[in-house]
Amino acid sequence: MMPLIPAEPYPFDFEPAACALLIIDMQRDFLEPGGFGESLGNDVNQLRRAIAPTRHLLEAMRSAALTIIHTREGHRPDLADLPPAKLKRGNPSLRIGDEAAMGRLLVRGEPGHDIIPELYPIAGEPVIDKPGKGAFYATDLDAILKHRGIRQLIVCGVTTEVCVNTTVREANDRGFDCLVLEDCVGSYFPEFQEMGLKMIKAQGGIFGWVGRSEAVVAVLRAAR
Ligand code: C5J
Repeated sequence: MMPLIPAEPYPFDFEPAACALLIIDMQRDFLEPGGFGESLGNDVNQLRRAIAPTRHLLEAMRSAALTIIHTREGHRPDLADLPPAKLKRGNPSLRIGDEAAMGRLLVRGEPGHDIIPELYPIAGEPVIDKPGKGAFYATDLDAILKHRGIRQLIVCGVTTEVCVNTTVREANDRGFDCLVLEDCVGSYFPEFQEMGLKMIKAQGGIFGWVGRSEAVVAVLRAAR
């Protein structure tokens, strides 16, 4: 039997066979200079501190042969799936689809759209291309999880208050239990990092649990 994983608001009842690691949007466009995130005026270093613990966890999950799924936010090269509202929002100097240091911003197939080398997917790890903030919207993520008998998600990625929170809320409504790892998610805004996590675990875990990667790694090691 697997021990409980220490978490808030109470320990997470980990079922490895029914649990997937979901790594959200750890893309060069959000985490490296010259990408979409920086074009919006953000400091990418705020997100980069999530890389090392996520890599450590990813290696432990791979060793334990758990299901691992990656997502990428982005759009078709013809931008046919890009809502005009998303394109225009904020009136930025550079828009989605514009040419930048790592190719066209947030466009599939461009260098900036790809996952950072530190967390690059390996064969057998599905990559979900999503046009929105939530990983379930207009994707086959729900089908992939259901076909594999997954009922729990351990969630990492960026950004805490945008794509991580949106996905956790979508997952909650679809019946998944989500454990979000505070050291493996990142926000450009420290106050949003704090509040984004509080919103998940408040009210008895209204959207899920919040824990730390070392607790998950320790449980996986103890089970070997
Ligand atoms: C944003 C994301 N922040 N992956 N996307 O635009 O959170």
